[in-house]
Formats: sequence, C-alpha cells, structure tokens
Amino acid sequence: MSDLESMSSDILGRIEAAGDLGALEAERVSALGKQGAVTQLLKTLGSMTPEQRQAEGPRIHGLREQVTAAIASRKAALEAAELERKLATEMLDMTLPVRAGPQGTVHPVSQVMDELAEIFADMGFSVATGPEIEDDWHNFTALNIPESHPARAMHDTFYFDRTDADGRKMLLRTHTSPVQIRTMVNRKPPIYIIAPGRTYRSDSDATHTPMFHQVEGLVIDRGIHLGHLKWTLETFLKAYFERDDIVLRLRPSYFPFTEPSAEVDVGYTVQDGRRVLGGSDKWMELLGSGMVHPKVIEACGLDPEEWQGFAFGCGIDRLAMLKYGMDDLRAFFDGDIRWLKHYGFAALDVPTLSGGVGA
Ligand code: 2NM
Repeated sequence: MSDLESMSSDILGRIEAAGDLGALEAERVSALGKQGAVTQLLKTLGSMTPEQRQAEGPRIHGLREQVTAAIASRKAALEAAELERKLATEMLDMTLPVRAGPQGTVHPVSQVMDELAEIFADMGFSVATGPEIEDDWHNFTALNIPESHPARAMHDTFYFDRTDADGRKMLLRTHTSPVQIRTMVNRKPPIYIIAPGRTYRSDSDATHTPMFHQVEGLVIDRGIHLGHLKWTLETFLKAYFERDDIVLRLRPSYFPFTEPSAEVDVGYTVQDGRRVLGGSDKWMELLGSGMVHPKVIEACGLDPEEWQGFAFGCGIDRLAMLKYGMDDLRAFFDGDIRWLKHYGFAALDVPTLSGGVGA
C-alpha cells in the first residue's frame, strides 16, 4: 500500500469511527483544517516538478474529495441517529396547563370609561380630553366661579408654587370642566362631547380620594332646553345600567356655571340589603347638571343669544361602584391584584352596548 493509500484508509476509518458530531469535527480539522494532513499534502504540489504534479495532483485532490464526502455522509448519519434518539426518548405532554400569562386585568375605571365612550358615541357625542395641570382661568374664572367661591379655597384645590409664563396660577384640575371650556374656545358649535378623566381635590376619607375620575358632558347647539338634558341622561343611564325602568328626578340646585341647575336623582329599591337601580321607591343623588350659564358661553367667545346648551357631571368611580357592586372607593387605587381579579375584566372583554360585560 502506498503512503497515500494508507493515509486515506486511516483518515476514512477514523471518520467512520467518529461517535458524535464533536468527534467528527475534530477529524475534519485534523484532515482538512489549516494544519490538517490533507491540507499539508496539497501544499507539497507547489514544489513538485510538472511531471510529478501531473501524477500526484489528481490523487491528492481525489483524496480531499473522498474525505470531504465521507465527512458529509458521516455527519448526515450522526444527525439522523440523533433525531431518532430524540424522537424515541423525548416527549411533549400536550395535557400540561398553559404557562401562566400576565396577571393584570383592565381596571374597572377604564372599563367604565370605555362603556361611557361607546354609549355616548351612539348618541352622537365624541370624547374630548385636556391637560390635568390647568390654569385658574380654565378651571375657575371661565366657569363663573368667583375668587371668593369655596371651591377655590386652598383646602380643596392643589395649587402649584409657580405661575405660568403669563402669571396665571397653576393647579391640578378639580373637575373636567376646563376641557369643555377649551372645546368651546377652540371649536365652533354645535358641540356634543363627553370629557372623562382624572381630577384632583385635597380630600381623603372612605368616600373621597385626592385623585378621582369624573365624566362631564356638554352640548352646545341652537334651541337646547332642559328636556334634551333629561332625555340624554335617561338614555345614557338606561344603556349603562342595562335597565329600561331607570327613573330620574331633577331637583333644583345651584352651580355657578349653570342656570338653572339641577341635581339628578335616580330611583332604586333595596333587595337583600343591596341597592338595585330602577323604579322610584327610594332616591339617590347621581349627577349634577344644568343649562350652561350665559356668562360661561360668553367667556368662551360665543354669543349666548345664538348658542345654548346643557352640561352634566358625575363621578366615574361612583358609576363603577354602583354597576359592579364595590363598596370602598379607596380599594380602587390600592393596586391590589386580588381586588382587580375580583372586579377587573380580562383584557379581551370588549364592552358592547347590547351585552356590556356585566351582563
Ligand atoms: C357638573 C354639574 C353641572 C358643567 C358645566 C360645564 C361647562 F363647562 F359647560 F360650563 N361643564 N360641566 C357641569 C354642570 C358639571 O358636574 C357636577
């Protein structure tokens, strides 16, 4: 046997004997790598005479091809064996439970906001938003709330130390009414909007949190009267509570920004110690409302002789408590995952007017 033949059978034998992909790779490097035996042999071609090269060249190149092919075939065999081994020994238990996903849910306040947007959209209202940091003109002055009004007193309003560039006092909005003011200033009537969002008052006990959520509504159009207000609120509450027997009672009241003003009571009965809305057995206060004061309309640059409207306001947290049966407002903002799981809603529960998610 020539040197080349014994080298060939030696290399091919070792390739065939490689027991795994790691060992095979070591054989590849030792034959075909930079310092490999076959590579070294190829380098000797350069120093041969043309006759020698003609005789040895094909044999050495032939050896390289043989070795390359042997490695590829051994590799395929080892991989196939590995797959067979995995198929025989590994298994997938299709009955295992799905890995636990995120534990959070949609907060009931967000849920109610979505429901409000949907119900009012069906009546032609759009959702308006605005800044939570306001100036006292948008939050108070434009709303006909005079300097001396108790709502302006420090104990109710969170003021900032600094004024804005025009010297106006800055504050955390105490209601969402400044959104209505901004809308009246910036848009031409007719206006049909609701403004849901965070509001702030320096107040904290079982029924008050310093941050709470409000929804206010505003209509500005020609020939608007209290009848439109009552129909709108009735239609909204029937859809929201999913009951046709919702009865409203308007009681005369006072707000600086509306004239006349009315507190809106909703009828309810007590069943098994729980309030159930509907009927006119007992009454509870639910909303504030009224016809927008001509001074407010004027302050926004509109002619009150041409444009009239109504407005209303209500706590979203309270709306959620009444519909979904929570009893402590503070739990809304504890961020307790157990409470959320109990009252929250799965991420894909989309509210619909017909079904709601409470149904
Ligand atoms: C309420 C009650 C009554 C109200 C008034 C306005 C505006 F900007 F048009 F003047 N916005 N919201 C309003 C009226 C709010 O909440 C209890």
